[in-house]
Amino acid sequence: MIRILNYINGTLSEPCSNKWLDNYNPATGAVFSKVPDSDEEDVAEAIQAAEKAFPQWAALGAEKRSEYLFAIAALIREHLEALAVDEVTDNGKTITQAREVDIPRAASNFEFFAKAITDPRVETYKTSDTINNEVQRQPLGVVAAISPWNLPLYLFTWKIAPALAAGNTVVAKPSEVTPLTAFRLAEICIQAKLPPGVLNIIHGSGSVTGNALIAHKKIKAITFTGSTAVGRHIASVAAPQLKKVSLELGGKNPATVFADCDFDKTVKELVRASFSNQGEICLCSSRLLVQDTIYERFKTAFVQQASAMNTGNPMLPETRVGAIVSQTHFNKICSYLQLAREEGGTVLCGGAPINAGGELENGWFIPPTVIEGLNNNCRTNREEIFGPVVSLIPFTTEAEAIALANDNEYGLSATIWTTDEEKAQRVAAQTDAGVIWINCWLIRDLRTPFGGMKNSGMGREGGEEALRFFTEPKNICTKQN
Ligand code: TAP
Repeated sequence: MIRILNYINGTLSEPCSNKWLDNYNPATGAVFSKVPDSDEEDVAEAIQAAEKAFPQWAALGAEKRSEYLFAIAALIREHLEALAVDEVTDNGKTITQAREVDIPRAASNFEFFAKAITDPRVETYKTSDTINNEVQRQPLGVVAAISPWNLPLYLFTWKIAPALAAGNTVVAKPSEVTPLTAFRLAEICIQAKLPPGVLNIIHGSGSVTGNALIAHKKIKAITFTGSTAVGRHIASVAAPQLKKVSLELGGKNPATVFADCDFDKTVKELVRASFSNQGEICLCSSRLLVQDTIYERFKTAFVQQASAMNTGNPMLPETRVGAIVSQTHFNKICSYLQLAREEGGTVLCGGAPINAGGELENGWFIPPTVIEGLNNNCRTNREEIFGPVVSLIPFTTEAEAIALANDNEYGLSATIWTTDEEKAQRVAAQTDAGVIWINCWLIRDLRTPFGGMKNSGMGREGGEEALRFFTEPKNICTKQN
């Protein structure tokens, strides 16, 4: 049984209360580790350590901070295989996804911001021949980072790396559902000799540990990725204290498929966009809007490819759909499968859990599921399911497609599939989403702004946007004598 520990002031420690939570392997349904059930006391200790470490870390300078971040990235790469296995054990995702996407990206997050701060953008405004303005950016102090369970180390480091790079010290909380690679990151930081208190990682539930963290008066900013409901709660706690918040929230992402798309490529890419990571990526397509003239052909090809995806043992390289992260989330997805039927939908493939047998007989597995026959107004097509479930919706005209895409409370991402470049740009301009991909999905350039419109979030992360969020601008206006 692995015993996960908090990382406070440079050392690994047990929770003050000595209370622990169970952590499950989603592929077996069995408890494999114990997680600290940290409370206000642990959170206060972590914040105190971060506060103490802040002046020195901020004064260290970009070059030195960058060296630490590169050292952490190098250690993540050195331990890539072990981290990938940990991520699979904790989250249920496939080993291929963990090896090729999650863990390399965690290293890239540190490398990207380590490099970005050594080449800062200089912002000056000349008012006249004798008057010049220079914008300087200073770190905020102690900031909180809270991340979800779907891309555990990937999203955790996406928040921590820019915060540290900009000169802040951090108290970070991973999801209690997937704490293992955050614990490994703590071990890596110790190996990298990161000064004590610069990064503190505290484990526990959202309702106790998370709440204590966001409410603490010493926290200057909160970067959060997770559900819209919790994002709203965080905003309501932060607002009266005038804390900065960056919220990356839920999605119900449309994929608009026009008749003139590159058919084979579109089907293949959309199968990936729908079911990667068991559909547990905030950017996965869940509403497939398909032009009526190719609807039947698309449906046949899509269902055939979705049904052919191996669902089962996430440790096998040939598996394409692993286990659902938790019993709670598994039950939630199953309830939406039931709802889709009640709302009159037809299940074209999947639609029910499978028993993976042997050691995995108690694991939580749901195969790729495709539903049709539901309009855009029903709950199945409006609410975020966050699983391997997509719905096909036909449309006739371009205007109708845009209206359907936008008719949802979320606005995180959208994809557009057509060989007509002008049409693609026209539709992109009218689609309300923070991230739009034309004829592709999930290509991420870390310099670009990332985040959602409407109920999908507030603010943007990525590149310069992240470094701006984690700093306070100060304008220095100088008049020459
Ligand atoms: P949430 O339940 O919102 O949890 C996210 C994080 O917040 C977890 O660490 C959670 O801790 C913590 N938390 C819960 N209640 C809290 C509170 N009252 N105060 C402070 N922290 C609290 O989301 P989830 O189920 O883990 O993740 C799935 C959601 O994340 C989906 O809606 C998905 O779309 C969204 N998501 C969005 C994005 C972007 S970039 N927009 C990316 C990935 C995921 P515990 O888990 O320990 O309770």
